[in-house]
Amino acid sequence: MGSQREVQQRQKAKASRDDVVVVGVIPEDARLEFVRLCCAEKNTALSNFGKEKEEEANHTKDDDDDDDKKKKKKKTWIPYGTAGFRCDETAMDPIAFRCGFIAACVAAFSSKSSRKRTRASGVVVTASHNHAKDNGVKLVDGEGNVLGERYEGACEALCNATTAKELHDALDAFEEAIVEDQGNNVAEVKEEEEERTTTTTTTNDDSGIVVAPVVYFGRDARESGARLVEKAKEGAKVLGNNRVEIRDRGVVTTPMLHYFVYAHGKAVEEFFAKEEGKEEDKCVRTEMLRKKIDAATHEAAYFERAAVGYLSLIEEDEEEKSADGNANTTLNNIRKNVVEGLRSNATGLPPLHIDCANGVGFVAFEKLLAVFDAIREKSGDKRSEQIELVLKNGPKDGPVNLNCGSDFVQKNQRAPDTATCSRQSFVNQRCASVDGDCDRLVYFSIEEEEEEENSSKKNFLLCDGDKLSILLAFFLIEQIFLAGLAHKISLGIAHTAYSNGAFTKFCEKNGVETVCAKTGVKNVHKAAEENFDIGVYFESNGHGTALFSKKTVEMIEKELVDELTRMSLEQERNRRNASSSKSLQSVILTTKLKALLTLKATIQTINPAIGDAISSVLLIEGILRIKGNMPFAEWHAMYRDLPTKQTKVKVKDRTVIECFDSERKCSKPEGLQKRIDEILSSVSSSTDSSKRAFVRPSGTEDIVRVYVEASDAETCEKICTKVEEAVVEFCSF
Ligand code: NG1
Ligand code: ZN
Repeated sequence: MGSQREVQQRQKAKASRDDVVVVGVIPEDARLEFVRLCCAEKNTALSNFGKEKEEEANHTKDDDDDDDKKKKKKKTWIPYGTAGFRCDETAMDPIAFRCGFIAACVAAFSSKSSRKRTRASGVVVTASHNHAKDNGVKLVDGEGNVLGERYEGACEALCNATTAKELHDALDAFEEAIVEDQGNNVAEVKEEEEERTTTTTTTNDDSGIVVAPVVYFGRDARESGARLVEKAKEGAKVLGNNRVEIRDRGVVTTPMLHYFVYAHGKAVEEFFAKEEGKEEDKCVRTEMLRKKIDAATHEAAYFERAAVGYLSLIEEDEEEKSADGNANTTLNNIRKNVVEGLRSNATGLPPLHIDCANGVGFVAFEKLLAVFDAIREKSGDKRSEQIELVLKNGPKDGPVNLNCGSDFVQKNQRAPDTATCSRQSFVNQRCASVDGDCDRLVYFSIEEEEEEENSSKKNFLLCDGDKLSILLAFFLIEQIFLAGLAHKISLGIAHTAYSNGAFTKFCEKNGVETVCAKTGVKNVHKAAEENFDIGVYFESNGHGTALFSKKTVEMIEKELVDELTRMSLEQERNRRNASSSKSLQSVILTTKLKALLTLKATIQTINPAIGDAISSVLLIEGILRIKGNMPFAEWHAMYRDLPTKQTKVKVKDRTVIECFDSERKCSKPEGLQKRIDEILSSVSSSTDSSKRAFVRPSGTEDIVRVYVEASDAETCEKICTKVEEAVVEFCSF
């Protein structure tokens, strides 16, 4: 345990650094309490750490190894992986506790915001597509995104620290990351913090309206989730009730939790931007802000946004049939008059059977369907009948992800097969599959004659993340073109090394720009954001979305307003001239307006914070309908995937592999890449230019991933076996 002396020494060292680096972001009382609790039995129980702790205690200064060696010594070192921490659930308690504290500090101190903002962060307890015995923590920043990379090192050190000194060092590094985030507003943020915790007096400007920062908590349907959320909440509470508020959203999908944090920030931003309740006194305004945040971050708001977005997307002819033709400048009437002809009647697609991975997606989709029902009952809106989802594999049907879920479907290229839902139940249906926390989506279909075990792949068709990207990107390109914005908006696709070679070729052939990023949503998201105005990204496993830059959203909204104005003037002119036939000009306006409305509906359907299987289903279902009920086979046939093979190899220490070139090549261990290149050129006599293989250490499992593609399955198999052998050979020392 960290001795009093150790703490004093640290404080002394810190004091001497104060004039150089801004430290002390985390109030000392909370910091000391956090370290004390971490060192206490229950929270240091990185349970199997006992032995390493002893080793640590026996260290002299001379023993100090570099970081890597230290990590290796601790067999139980849990890395900050591709998407946060993940391991066997029994080892997660201390990590959950520490992550709770981290999230609280992020909410309270990390924002660059001015004093007007009231910040939030999030903790999702989930192990996504992993085995039911695993669990994990994903951290959400104030914008609703995955917590920034700059925090990863400090978080990893903090969650693996076993002594008070290590904890304090990690906290120092963590504070430095916070300071970086605060930018130049450190003084302001500190002042605000003091105000929040020490004064009850009010002033005459917005600064008196302060609602405490909030940490949102959520979990997937795993049994261990409830316990771990409690642990994480304990960690957050260490910062103190007056510094953060805790909101537990229970069992939710990962993207829902991201959305709550995003919506919180948006509500606050809007409140101050519009100076809501300006004439009221501070207490009233504070209450107004509170209510606004509550409404925006309630799960009903999430489902309504997506459902209404979808309904606007599939806006059909029914409505305008009832229009009386009289010009009217209200949006609704204009819509009735302009939305015609271009879109096909949005009925006729068979139901979509969704495999929910025995996870939380099932619960969430049920809630979405209830929202559609409620809309139908309330307004008689028949469009909500046009999404027919058959939900399969809920949390009560078996262990999460076991023989089901998008990872199973995509990696094994076969339909789910569980006790309650046999493979047969998916045959001849339009199907989709999400993962355990509902942030991945793939579509698939299997045909009738597929029954025997060995022929399982024969009639199995998969539309993976690559095909989702293509469908979405082509759709958006078309709408941007129709909206007359093609020359103003750049659109491209970000993907990872796992994307099929046929996909990249297809994009190239069709003039769609692509960029390859490292595995993991945070990397692809960044690549999409940095390179394009509209960045479509999906990992092959179905993790993804389309990102619209702020500038693009504003442009679409402005064009829409301009177009509506022009349209209404045009209609007014037509009415005055009693013209019965439409002028060419009005037809062009109609096309443009429809496209702008479609783009707006698309933006609304998408979860703006992160890739979300629920909004992706709505979007894809909407697009397929707009495309005249495009059959699955037609979508699938847009290009033909090269055969691929993906396997996992267990080695002693997967971290000996280091990669570059967006993980398509490895630099360590020495010789491995050369061997892979040799294998590729030696296997198969053909001059198969599509042959490709790479290896990388998984960031979510203790394995090395091997990926191979070639023009035929047999070559794939051969290359794969040899690469696996090479991995074993080069990584076993
Ligand atoms: P790792 O285990 O690092 O390969 C996996 C997926 C990623 C991403 C993360 C997070 C593959 C090959 N890798 O990462 O794409 O989704 O999980 O969930 O599917
Ligand atoms: Zn997931």
